Amino acid sequence: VDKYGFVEFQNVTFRYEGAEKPVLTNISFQAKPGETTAVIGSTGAGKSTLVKLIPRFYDVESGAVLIDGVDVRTMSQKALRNKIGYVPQKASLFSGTIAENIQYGKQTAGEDEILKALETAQAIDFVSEKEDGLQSNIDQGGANLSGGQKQRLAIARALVRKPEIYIFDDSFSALDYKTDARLRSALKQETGNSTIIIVAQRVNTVIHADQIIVLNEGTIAGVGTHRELLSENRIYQEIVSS
Ligand code: DGT
Repeated sequence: VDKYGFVEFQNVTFRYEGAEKPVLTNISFQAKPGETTAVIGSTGAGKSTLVKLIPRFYDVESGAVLIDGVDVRTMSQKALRNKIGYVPQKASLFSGTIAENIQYGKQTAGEDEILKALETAQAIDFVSEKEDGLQSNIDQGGANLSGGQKQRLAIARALVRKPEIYIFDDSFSALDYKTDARLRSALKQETGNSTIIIVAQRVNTVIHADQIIVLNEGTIAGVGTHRELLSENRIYQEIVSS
């Protein structure tokens, strides 16, 4: 493996502590640099759990998660943090300015970098509409922002770090279709050869992914492009028609 940010799951099984049965069983796939890998599946399928194994929020029960051929269990938290831009389901914004909230991703980020990240994240419009722009205050938890605005700031926070691997855990769910599409297209342009992994509930968000992983009750029910899955994968067809 000579690429950077190449993610590989090898036969991964994972169980939450004390749980009776695993939430993920025998998961194997590869997510390649320069490509977008989407994970779709019904609620509770294990999508969030799956992506949380990459930054090692949890360790696998058996099998392995590798980055560029290296088992994540042998990597330091610092190395993992540098490589991975993880955007959680719920953005954790804190009381402070918008600039400070973005700089939480990278302390040394200057104004140009912050503006660029906000532009890619489709957040520039609502930020510049505010009287104090980047210096506008956010309430604790982003209480004075809409769900979609919070998501976009959380995405910008990951973008300023320019990580090798981006993980978006349902990060587009609160965006309208048009903003969702614009954001994914900007991401594709600005993230270069990074590996992008997107967890999504709706088909619209995954339709252009290079590969879609269909997760069903903790196992992989299919891998392919939208067209491939649409023509042959029953579970994907159900998701599309639901
Ligand atoms: P979502 O977010 O509703 O679309 O669902 P997924 O597909 O992201 O599912 P996930 O990974 O959040 O949850 C999979 C299963 O694992 C589900 O039965 C709930 C359970 N689970 C999730 N987080 C925890 C946890 O922290 N502890 C325990 N014991 N179980 C958890």
